[in-house]
Amino acid sequence: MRLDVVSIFPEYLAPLELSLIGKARTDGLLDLHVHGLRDYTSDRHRTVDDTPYGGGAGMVMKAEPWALALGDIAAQVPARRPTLIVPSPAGEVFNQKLAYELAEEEHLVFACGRYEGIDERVLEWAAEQFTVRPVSLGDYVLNGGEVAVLAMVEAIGRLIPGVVGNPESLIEESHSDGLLEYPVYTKPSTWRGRDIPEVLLSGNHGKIAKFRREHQLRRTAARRPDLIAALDVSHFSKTERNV
Ligand code: 6GU
Repeated sequence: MRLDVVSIFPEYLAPLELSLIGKARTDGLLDLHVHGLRDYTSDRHRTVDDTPYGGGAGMVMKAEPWALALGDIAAQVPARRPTLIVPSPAGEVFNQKLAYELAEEEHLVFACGRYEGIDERVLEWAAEQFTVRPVSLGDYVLNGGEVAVLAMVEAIGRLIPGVVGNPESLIEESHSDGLLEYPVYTKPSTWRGRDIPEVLLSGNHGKIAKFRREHQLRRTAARRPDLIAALDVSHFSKTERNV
């Protein structure tokens, strides 16, 4: 997968050289390029923002540097329509389903806005070459898209075959089946007077699976009732429906 990130703070994306994503890059699974937006300005001050038409607080990112940066990226990779992700609290909410969907793409481009956002005409213009998707991490406001891109690239990148060493760890994690993960324990079996649930020592795999499933449901109901409401319970057993 090819990934391009455009930002006025390219150093903000340095963590993408670390850990699993960094390894995926050196292994050739992710071809990731970070671009500095100011490299696409031509004035002495490398200006990327200006005051908003209509007035109001803050600054708006100018259209031309974005068009030059995105046009350059599109020309470098003349593949099929890349997806342009625009991190924004005004976007559709990012979740595991969207991560899976984006992990199927050949080429993702991330446009990190700062200030009050990017001149809206950039998104209209970009739609001629890209599939444009404004995406939000959730209902709160960050200062810019960079932190959101770190989160999204990690969530998407780990779903690409070969990036996570043991693909089985992707199957039983939170959100893979619409529920939160069950609680986990490791040695010692008694720690500071606290025992692990006895069933986990029983060796009875059927009972362990039932225990875990029940705790997934209990935890999800307690912490995320919105997820329970969204579940398709038609394939649930009668006992599961009553947990
Ligand atoms: Cl993707 N960007 C910004 N700037 N703020 C956010 C966000 C994204 N998601 C939640 N808040």
